[in-house]
Amino acid sequence: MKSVLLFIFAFGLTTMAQAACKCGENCKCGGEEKCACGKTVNTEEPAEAGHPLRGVVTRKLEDRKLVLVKHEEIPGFMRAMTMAFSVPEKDWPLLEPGVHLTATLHGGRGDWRLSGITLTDENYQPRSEDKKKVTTP
Ligand SMILES: [Cu+2]
Repeated sequence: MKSVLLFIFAFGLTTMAQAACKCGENCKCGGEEKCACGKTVNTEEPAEAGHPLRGVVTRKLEDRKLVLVKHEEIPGFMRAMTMAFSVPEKDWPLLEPGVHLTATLHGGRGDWRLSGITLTDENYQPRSEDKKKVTTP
């Protein structure tokens, strides 16, 4: 009798663990005893909308493939500051110190990313001419 109760208890815990899984459409736990979600499952661009950002490149960290951007205040989200971002591979060669840009900010502590990068002039207006031309600050 006691073992039966234990069995029911264990079964209940397993069911609860599955019900607690909140990974959404990328969840691959279907039917498995353990939830297999976790961040590694989803390597695609996050669904969150991100925050519009404008700023100027101050440095490139070649070894870590990060770009330091001094960005303006993002109202309601972040004060003006300089921080390190990972950027899409295609944008990397264009982002030299002194380059102004607008972009969308994604991520969180220790893993900040920029997408939709547009190089701009000093007034954050899109550049029409040669995008590789670097303006000196
Ligand atoms: Cu910031």
